[in-house]
Amino acid sequence: MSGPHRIRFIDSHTGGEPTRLVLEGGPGLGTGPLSERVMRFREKFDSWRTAIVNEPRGSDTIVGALLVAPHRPDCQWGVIFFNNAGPLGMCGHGTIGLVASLAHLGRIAPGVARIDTPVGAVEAELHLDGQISVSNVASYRRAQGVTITVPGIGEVRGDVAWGGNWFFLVEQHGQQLDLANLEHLTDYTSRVRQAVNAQGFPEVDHVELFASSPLAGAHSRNFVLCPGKAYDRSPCGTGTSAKLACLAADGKLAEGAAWVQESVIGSTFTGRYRWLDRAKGEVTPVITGMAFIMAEGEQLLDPRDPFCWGIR
Ligand code: PYC
Repeated sequence: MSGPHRIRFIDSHTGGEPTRLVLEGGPGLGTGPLSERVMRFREKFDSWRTAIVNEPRGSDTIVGALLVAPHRPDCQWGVIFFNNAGPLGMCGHGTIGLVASLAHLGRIAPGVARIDTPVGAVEAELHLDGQISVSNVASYRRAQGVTITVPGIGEVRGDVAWGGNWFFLVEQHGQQLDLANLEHLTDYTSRVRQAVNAQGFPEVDHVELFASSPLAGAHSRNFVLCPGKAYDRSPCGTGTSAKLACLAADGKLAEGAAWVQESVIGSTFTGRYRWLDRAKGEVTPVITGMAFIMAEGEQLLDPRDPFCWGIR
């Protein structure tokens, strides 16, 4: 008997949101653009996703990050992010976790690295103090002030924007954004997402609510519903990118100015943007945060285990 299959991983968290970086032993997705490899992952290797992040080895909150060879010649690293619902386009907290994990392994030094993802190349700068800044993919608002009718709730108005994933961003919702209200927030945002998907925006898989923040220096607090119904413990790097694109389009934040986004658990990211194409409303968001290493080890996949491939 050859024994269980081994997957080498590192767990980190960024502002409370976990990232499980798969270093060795993950599925072989072949070569080619990451946009093609992620499709192969989705179609042929989905059981690997559920084995790595679903219970009993994982949980609904874990975002997996499969380290792969980059395709773009100007990138040093490649990564495919995934969670309990499927692959993600980009992941801001996950990129910060990836860089912190590579630094922990001594595979990356302070400075700038380019990282290939299924939705484009991003740049990550590891600062001397351990903070990490991610220059994300081009971000923009697709639709402003969309009013949808949500069964059991009524009319909800928000913007549809891209920040590496698709978001519906809502300012006026009347909800308390705090930990005591998580169940209700999850139910509210799930219903909003269903309605947004049914009423013209099937691509939206994250819903982001905003409120004022009690934290000194923070501009806003958010609650972000992720595709598999878990909420983001971090302020969500791609969600903050979508927010920056909306702020830029509305002329509410100057180029280069800091936007401190607090999450519902009280962690923060600092976001800034540069104009990429004013006419198209495209910005390059830069998200800064910090990740901490929590564990490193091996997952064992024993074919005799009825839940070897996760609870699906
Ligand atoms: O930080 O971009 C992010 C993210 C997406 C889903 C969970 N976190």
